[in-house]
Amino acid sequence: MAKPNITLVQGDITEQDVDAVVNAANSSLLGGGGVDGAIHRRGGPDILAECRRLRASRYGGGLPVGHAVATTAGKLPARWVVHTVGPVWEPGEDRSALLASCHRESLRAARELGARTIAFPAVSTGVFRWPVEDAARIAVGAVLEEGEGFTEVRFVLFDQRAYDAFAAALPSGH
Ligand code: AR6
Repeated sequence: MAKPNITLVQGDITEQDVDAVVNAANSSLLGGGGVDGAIHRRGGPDILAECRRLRASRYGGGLPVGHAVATTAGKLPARWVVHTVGPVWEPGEDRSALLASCHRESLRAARELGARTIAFPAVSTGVFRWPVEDAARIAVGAVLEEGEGFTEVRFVLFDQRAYDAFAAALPSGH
């Protein structure tokens, strides 16, 4: 099958008109700052209600780092939010397999629902402090591996530096 069409935009993840948007969540699934705060604020209470049900049923101990789970997107333009938990940057410890896993598992969760278009923020590069150039390389690599079947995989970058980092990480021809 064809490789996914990877696109980049500078903007806000909550405004993306795609089937699924990815949330850079934490294990509690109960919200936070950054992307997580914006998604719950703009998406309304239905997202949190579903997250609470997931906590009560499947994820009593929290969603593990590198995993992903989907909920409604509430009032967002997307149909689903895929919540994933990125690793916290830890100098001296290679956690890149977990960051790649976030992207692969998010794509799998979205694909299972029938999503053909998906938007990712730069997972782990905010509160979790992962250097954006390195995160971009890992994210793009994981999407090239696991993104088959998607007509578009969009990275939504908040600032110019993140945009430039992802642009540099794209393979030639993109
Ligand atoms: N749209 C797109 N990108 C955004 C937006 C937005 N609305 N807001 C921030 N960014 P972060 P993390 C960028 O901190 O590092 C939360 O408290 C931001 O500039 O949202 O994975 C969670 O609950 C950065 O480049 O996610 C967790 O506890 C990138 O999105 C923790 O933060 C990711 O920053 C997760 O930390």
